[in-house]
Amino acid sequence: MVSLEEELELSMTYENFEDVPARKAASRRSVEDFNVPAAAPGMKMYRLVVVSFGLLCILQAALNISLRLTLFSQPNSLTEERDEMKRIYLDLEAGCNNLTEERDDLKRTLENYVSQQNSLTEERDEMKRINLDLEAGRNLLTEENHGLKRTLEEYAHYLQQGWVYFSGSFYRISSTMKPWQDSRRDCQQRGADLMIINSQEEQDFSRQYKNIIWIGLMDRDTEGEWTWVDGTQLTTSFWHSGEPNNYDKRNEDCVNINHHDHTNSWNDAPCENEYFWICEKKM
Ligand SMILES: [Ca+2]
Ligand SMILES: [Ca+2]
Ligand SMILES: [Ca+2]
Repeated sequence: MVSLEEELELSMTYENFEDVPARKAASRRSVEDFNVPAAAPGMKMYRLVVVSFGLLCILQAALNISLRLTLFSQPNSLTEERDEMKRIYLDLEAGCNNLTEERDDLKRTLENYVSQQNSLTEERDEMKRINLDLEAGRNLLTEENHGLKRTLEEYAHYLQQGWVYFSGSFYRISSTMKPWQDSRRDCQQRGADLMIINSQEEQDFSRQYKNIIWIGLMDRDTEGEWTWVDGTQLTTSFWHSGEPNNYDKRNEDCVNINHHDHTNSWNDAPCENEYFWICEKKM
């Protein structure tokens, strides 16, 4: 191994054989060699800057890619969303149209139903009215039927009792003689009253009976005011000549048919006198 002294000696020897320019060059090399260790921190900084720059480039690239992806993907997404929304809108529009048509159909159906209902209600009311009319007609017919039945029964009854029918009335001549008031009571007990003569025909009818017979005319309430038993005043009279006369100053207040051979056959006579009488039942 070469020692430090030997090395120094060799160096000095070497220096002795060399020229000055060589020494100066050697001197510059030694200075440069001396500066190498002093340049190491700059390298580190240089490397740090390079690495940082590279990282920035990578980040920039990543950012660019992200932005590009975002920018290129968003329009597609928006288009798809727009298309999707368009489809949804079209579906909704179609559904809305269907609902509108269904609503209109239901409306028409309801209107038809209401119309039919009104028509049925009118028909029902009309049938109800017809039914009520028919029922009223049936009741009227029933009443008329009952009325005719009663009339027929009355006709049969009076005919069986010997009454005579003439122009809407039944008549019956008594077989005994009584005063005017008792005669009237007999007629009333038979559902009738003393005869009321309303017409020439009825007057002629009354003259067929040849006995003296009481009729339903009197002036007992007021002398000279002749009144029928139904309360009506005398209008058409058939007094015999000279009647009424209160004959022989007697109080003659009741009327009988006395002069059968004459159209005017009536005579006033005392009510207490007893004569036959004629009842009339107006049908
Ligand atoms: Ca009469
Ligand atoms: Ca009189
Ligand atoms: Ca008289």
